[in-house]
Amino acid sequence: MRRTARPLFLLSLLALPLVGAAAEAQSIAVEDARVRAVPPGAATTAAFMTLTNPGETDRALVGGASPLAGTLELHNHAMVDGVMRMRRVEAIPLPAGESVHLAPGGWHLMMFDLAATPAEGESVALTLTLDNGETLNVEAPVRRVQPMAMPSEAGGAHEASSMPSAH
Ligand SMILES: [Cu+2]
Repeated sequence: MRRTARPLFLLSLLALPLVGAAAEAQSIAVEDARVRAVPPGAATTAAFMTLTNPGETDRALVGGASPLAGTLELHNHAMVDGVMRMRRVEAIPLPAGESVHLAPGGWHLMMFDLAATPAEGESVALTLTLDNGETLNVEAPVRRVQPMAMPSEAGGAHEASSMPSAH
């Protein structure tokens, strides 16, 4: 009687390592990304992060998208007639060699028409577009984010009453 068993070549083919899938280097580093937790049913939220441009070429963030949001806009705050208002901007500059903080009261990514309520413990996928066409994929955890602090340059009274005296 002859044995007809043959080696399982298929298995060794399936075990071939996947090569050539090296990650592309991103020109902008993203740190401390977070999406503001909001009450159930809220229609909007905002995303914040620190963007660092380690290169020698000025870049800019020019757009973004997320499966969570029907619309994502780049926003800034500006003082208008003594009132701090947020407004849409076309781009957030990312100067060469600098870090730009997207934070409450300043630059932020505004997310409208939420598909679901972002709850603490979840994370939100964001795709950011740079002015050179490059895209950055960001996973931003949902966190409680404090509202913006009162701008201290508007007057010393608020700051003096809310900060312990250091001198
Ligand atoms: Cu906004």
